Amino acid sequence: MRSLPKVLLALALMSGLVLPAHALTLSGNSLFTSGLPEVVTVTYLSSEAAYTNLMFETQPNTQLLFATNTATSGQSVSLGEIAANTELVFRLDSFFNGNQVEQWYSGPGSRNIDGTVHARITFIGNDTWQLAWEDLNFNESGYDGDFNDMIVNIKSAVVPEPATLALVGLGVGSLGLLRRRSRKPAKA
Ligand SMILES: [Ca+2]
Ligand SMILES: [Ca+2]
Repeated sequence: MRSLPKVLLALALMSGLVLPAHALTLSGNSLFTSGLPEVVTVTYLSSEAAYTNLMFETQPNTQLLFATNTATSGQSVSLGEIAANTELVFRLDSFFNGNQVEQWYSGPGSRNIDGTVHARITFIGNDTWQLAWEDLNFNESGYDGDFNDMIVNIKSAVVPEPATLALVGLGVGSLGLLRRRSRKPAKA
């Protein structure tokens, strides 16, 4: 009986080893899930901005994630399970004195009215990407390009495929069978 937990641990490690090291990938300044479904969590870090900035998820789902006037550092929102090969798109709405003054999208600069990138995305390890927003228009005076107007971390975890789970189950089942077989001669 003593070796069974070790075998289970080995199987768990083996199933983990076949998963990608970090599952979200950056392509053309856009974040995509890999060839597997992933559970994605976004965590608010900080904001240094004159505007009040609201960050939304706009693809695949639409929801408000954080507002700079209410969010606290470390606060997290789950985007839930996202299908394979899906682009995650975010939007930043900027308000001043209660009036919306800007709206920016993550991904390529071509999505924005000034034609520039407003969400800078870098990999920081531990399956985590950092997204840093710039809330000012590149073509207007006062543009600072400091990309700290809202900063969040985006962490993903691959959802184990049913096939992987089935293989682990099969392995455990086979071990049980082998164990029963090996016991029989001893009893006889
Ligand atoms: Ca700033
Ligand atoms: Ca700025």
